[in-house]
Amino acid sequence: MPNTASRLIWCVGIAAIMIFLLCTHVHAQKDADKDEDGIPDVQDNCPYSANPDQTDSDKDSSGDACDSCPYDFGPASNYGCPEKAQPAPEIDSDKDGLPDSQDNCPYD
Ligand SMILES: [Ca+2]
Ligand SMILES: [Ca+2]
Ligand SMILES: [Ca+2]
Repeated sequence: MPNTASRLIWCVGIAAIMIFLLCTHVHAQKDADKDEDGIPDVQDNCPYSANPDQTDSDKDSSGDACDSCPYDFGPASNYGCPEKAQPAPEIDSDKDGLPDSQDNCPYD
């Protein structure tokens, strides 16, 4: 049965290995460059499309290389394209199912 000193040494060794693995993993993530264009993922405006010049013509933070609408400002969640406004619902004053614009008697 191991004595207390050898258990302590074993635990310190395991802790040192865990800290080393954690630090190298964090360091590797920081330096990751998935598209290998020389721009680290954390700074790359297209981390999955090589674009070393980082051109972003519409300044929406999505590089032209991965922006579906490179000249129209739009959020990354919509692939860099503007989100379309929903059309206003048509008014049906008499609630007969025909919008006022198509109803000959919109109030009856
Ligand atoms: Ca990159
Ligand atoms: Ca863009
Ligand atoms: Ca865009």
